[in-house]
Amino acid sequence: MTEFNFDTVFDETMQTHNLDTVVILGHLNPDGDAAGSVMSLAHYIHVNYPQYRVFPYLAKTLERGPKKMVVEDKIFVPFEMPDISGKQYCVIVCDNATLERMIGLEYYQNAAASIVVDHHASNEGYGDVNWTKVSEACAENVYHMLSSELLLNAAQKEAYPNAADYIYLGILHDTGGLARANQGIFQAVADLMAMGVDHGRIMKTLHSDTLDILYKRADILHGAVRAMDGRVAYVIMGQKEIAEKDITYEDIHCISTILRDCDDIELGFTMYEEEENGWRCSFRSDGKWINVNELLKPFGGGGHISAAGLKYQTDNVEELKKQILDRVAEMKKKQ
Ligand SMILES: [Mn+2]
Repeated sequence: MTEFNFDTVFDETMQTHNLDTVVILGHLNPDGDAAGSVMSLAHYIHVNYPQYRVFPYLAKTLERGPKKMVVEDKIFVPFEMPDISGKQYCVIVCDNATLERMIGLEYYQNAAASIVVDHHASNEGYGDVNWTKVSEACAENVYHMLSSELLLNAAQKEAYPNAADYIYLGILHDTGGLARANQGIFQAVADLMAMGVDHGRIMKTLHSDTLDILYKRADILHGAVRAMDGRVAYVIMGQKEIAEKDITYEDIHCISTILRDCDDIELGFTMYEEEENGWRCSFRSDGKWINVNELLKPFGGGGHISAAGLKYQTDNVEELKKQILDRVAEMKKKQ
C-alpha cells in the first residue's frame, strides 16, 4: 500500500463502531517525530472533527527539544487520559514498530478499533489498519495521508503549536534538520511553510543543549573505541560507570549518531546497561555501508536501514559486541 487516505479510513472506523473517542499513541521515550506525529493528528482531529474527543498520549520521558514545543500546547497540555473502563474508543498509533515499544499499550489492547501509521521497516504489521511506508519521518507519512484542505484549516484555526507545526517538528527531527531529505520532504516542508509554519522557531527545538550537556557528551566520547580498521566506533557503558558519572539514556542516545557522522567512521553504536544485564543498544550508519536493520535482526532488534535499536539480556556484553562485529564483517564480505 503506497497511498493512504486517512480521512476516509478514520471516518469509516468511527462510524461503523459508533465511537466518539480517539486515543493517539506513540513509542517509548518519544522523540520529535513521535511527538510531532501524535500531536499533529490530535490537533487535526480536534479542529476538523469536533464531534469526537481526542486524547494524545506521550510518555513523560519526552526529549528536551520537542518538549519546548509541547509545553506551549494549550489545547492538550497538561495531558489527561480518558477513563477507558467499559468505554469504546478508537486508537491511532504513530511511529511505533512493535507492541513492545508502544507507550500506553493497555489503551491499544482495549480499543474497539485501531489504525497504525508508521515508517519503520521493522513494523510488525499489527492493528486493524496498518499503514507502514518506509520513509525518513513518520510525520512525512502523516502529512501525505491527510487532506491538505483540512490540514490548512487546522493550521489556520489554531495558534502555535498547531497540526502543521507538529508535522514540521517531526520532519525536522527525523531528518536531522533536513540533512537527510528528498524531493518529497522538501515539497512537504514548502507546503507547510505556506500554511504558516515558522521554520526558525521550530529549528530551535533542535538546539537544546546546555554547556553541561556538552561536557558530559565529551566525557562519553572520550570512552569511544574503534574497531574494524577504525571504521566502526562504539561506546559500552555498564551500570557502574553510569552510576559514577550519572549518565542517563538521554545523555548517550545521540552518541551513535555523532560517531556515525564522523568523516572517518561508517558505523557508530552504543551499548547502555539500563538495568542489571539489560542492555539498550543504538546503531547508526548511512544505510549503505551496512544496513543496521538487517544487522540486528538475528539478535531481535531492528528499525531502519540507517538507524536501529536492540534490547538484549546478557551478563557478557563483550561476547554480544563480538557477535555483532562478526556479523558486520560477514555482511561486509558478502557486499
Ligand atoms: Mn520516527
